[in-house]
Amino acid sequence: MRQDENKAMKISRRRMLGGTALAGTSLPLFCDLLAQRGSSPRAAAATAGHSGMAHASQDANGSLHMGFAAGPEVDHRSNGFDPSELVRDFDWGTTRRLASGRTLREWELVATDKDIQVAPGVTYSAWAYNGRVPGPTLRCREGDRLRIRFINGSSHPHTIHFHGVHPDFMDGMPGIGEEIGGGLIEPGGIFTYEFDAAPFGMHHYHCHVSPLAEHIAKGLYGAFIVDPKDGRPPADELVMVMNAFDTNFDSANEIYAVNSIGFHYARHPIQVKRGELVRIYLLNITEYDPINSFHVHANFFHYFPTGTALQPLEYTDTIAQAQGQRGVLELRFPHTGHYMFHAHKTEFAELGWLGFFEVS
Ligand SMILES: [Cu+2]
Repeated sequence: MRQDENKAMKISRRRMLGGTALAGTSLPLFCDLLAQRGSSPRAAAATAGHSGMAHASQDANGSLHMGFAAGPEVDHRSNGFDPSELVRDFDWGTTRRLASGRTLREWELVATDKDIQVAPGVTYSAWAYNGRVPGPTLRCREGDRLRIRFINGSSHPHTIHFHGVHPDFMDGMPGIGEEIGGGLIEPGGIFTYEFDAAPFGMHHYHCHVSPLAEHIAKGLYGAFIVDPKDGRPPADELVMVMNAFDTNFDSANEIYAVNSIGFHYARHPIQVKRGELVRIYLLNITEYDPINSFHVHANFFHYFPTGTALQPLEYTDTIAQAQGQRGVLELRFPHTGHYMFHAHKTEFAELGWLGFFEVS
């Protein structure tokens, strides 16, 4: 019985892959993507090889044809965010100096219900901070005083729970801090979270209302970076939030991505410069799956778990993160070309969690 249920769920997930959820696009999506990458046959061939989908052939004109028509692009404008911009978008808030000499850093976050396209033809009824998934990447410096004004413009109660060190009533937990207007923030409610930026590292924030899995999976999360007092060495900095979407509400994901849009960085590789230090702030917020991973091809990176130390713990090409785990990756590309990065859980990669660095 149990086995049958599992099997049924598996079939339903595979059916999603086969087209049910992606009506309007020809499938598999993965192959659409490859067809679109016709201008970069080397990269496309590498992708095909990696996916195990050996549909590549050449048409009479000699251009690479993957056997499926090209699918349309996600409408970034209607989404209100574009992963190609989001990947380098750090929100430092507005600042002023307090009498004590410290910096006060302020943001306003508004939760709303919002439909977003997570793959061409796939609309997901998300809940979003400031109209985007992930929410803004909040960035500050160790020791800053932080003030986040939260407005719940959604039809459901929400909170913002920050990872960091702070008093319980600033923790965004329903039932705690209700006496000062905190805790659970009802629709239409407003609450200001205020605390010190500590410790330095790569952190995150998310809603903490039950059912928690749903409130996170719907999109209420974002990266929260606390820089060390003296900063880190200059680098080309990127933020990558590993997430996924349960588009048929069966408590399993159909679309996987970094920064929400499946295959976005395969269609639009992240441009980096040969020899330049690249720093990736990586977070796994994926709900419903116990673990996610990051692997880069033809290169290695230094890994700083949670970013709370300035010495790397590991030199590797693959790391795993449970939900809520995050870290800082540093690497340089010694050669030009196209370098794939993806979840080394192959199923996730084939469902969207895959992209390229284009090194010039
Ligand atoms: Cu919520």
